[in-house]
Amino acid sequence: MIQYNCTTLKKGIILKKMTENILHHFFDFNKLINATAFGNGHINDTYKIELKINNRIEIYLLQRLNHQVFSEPFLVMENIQQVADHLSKKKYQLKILSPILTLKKQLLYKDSGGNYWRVFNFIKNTIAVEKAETPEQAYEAAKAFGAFAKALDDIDISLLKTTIPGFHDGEKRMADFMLALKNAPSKKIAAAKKEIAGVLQQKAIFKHIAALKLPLRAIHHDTKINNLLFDKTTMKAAAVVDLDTVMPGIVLSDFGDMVRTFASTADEEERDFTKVEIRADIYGALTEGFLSEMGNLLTDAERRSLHEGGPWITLMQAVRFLSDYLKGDVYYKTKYPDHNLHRAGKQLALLRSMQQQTFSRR
Ligand code: GN1
Ligand code: MG
Repeated sequence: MIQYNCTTLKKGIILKKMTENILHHFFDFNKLINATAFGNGHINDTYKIELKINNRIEIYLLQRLNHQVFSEPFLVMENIQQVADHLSKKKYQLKILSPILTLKKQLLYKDSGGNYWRVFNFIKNTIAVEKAETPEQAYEAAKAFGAFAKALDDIDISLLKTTIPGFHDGEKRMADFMLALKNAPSKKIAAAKKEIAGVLQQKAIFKHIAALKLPLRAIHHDTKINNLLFDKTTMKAAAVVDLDTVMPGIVLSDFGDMVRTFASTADEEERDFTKVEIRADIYGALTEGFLSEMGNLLTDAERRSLHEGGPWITLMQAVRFLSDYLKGDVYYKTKYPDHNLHRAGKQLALLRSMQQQTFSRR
């Protein structure tokens, strides 16, 4: 009998076997050369795949779409396809992430275990970063997210389906949090006392943003800096990726998530909160980069409220991490028991730093 101890080699063999079976539903290939886990996503499982097809080596991205989070996987894929089709008809300079269909011309393959799989073109010679290193990098990435939003400005948004209802609805997130708090074990409530108080103190932000009633647009909804690929050689923006949450929303979602992830001195996983601060130079550069593309397309109300996006999204992310901690880590992948609590604490520290600064309100 074969004994499976989890050496890297054995894990690699199991991964190869598993992905090989799936890939036969997408390609007629001679050989699977390599399959490796890829990226830092909290939700889906991603693999980089090297295949030999007709004696040529081709590289793809294979993903298992988390259908607990995305309960309508085909709608997610139809949104991505709509976006790819629209971008390909525009003067859009960046590379486009496009779904590769199964041999039966489907956007997803469902395996016998009920898992949904998809394949994308692999965008070569690129890297992702976890926080902006320089204002130039922040400008470049924000300009790219701006170019993406600009190219989608004229898409008929009724073509885009709301795949996660209330995804960036702060008041709904707050109601979910109150329910999680009601049902949480007392030990967890005690451990999260400071973070719970922090969220409750700030909740008026959600009501305020909802009252602005900003117009709906095609919104990416996950403009973390690591969802922008840079060309490895030139460090110019190469592609906007992770289009799972492209759906109707408000511009503060995309601007706010850039502020949250570009302008912080520390990445999302930082545990030393004294290191967490918002950086004025990065904030300025990202605002300039985004507005260089979107400036003329925003309404007055959108422009006036733009600087409220950072605090709003950062608080929402704190609420989401903290709710997940209270519920027993059912949503985000975690690496240790208090991971979601620490993530929430980091977001609250960042929010406080945003509220202490004045540069974004000038
Ligand atoms: C999730 O899987 P990933 O890392 O792309 C989440 C985002 C959060 C983000 C926090 C569908 O994205 O909304 O902002 O984690 N995506 C979903 O890092 O919930
Ligand atoms: Mg994502």
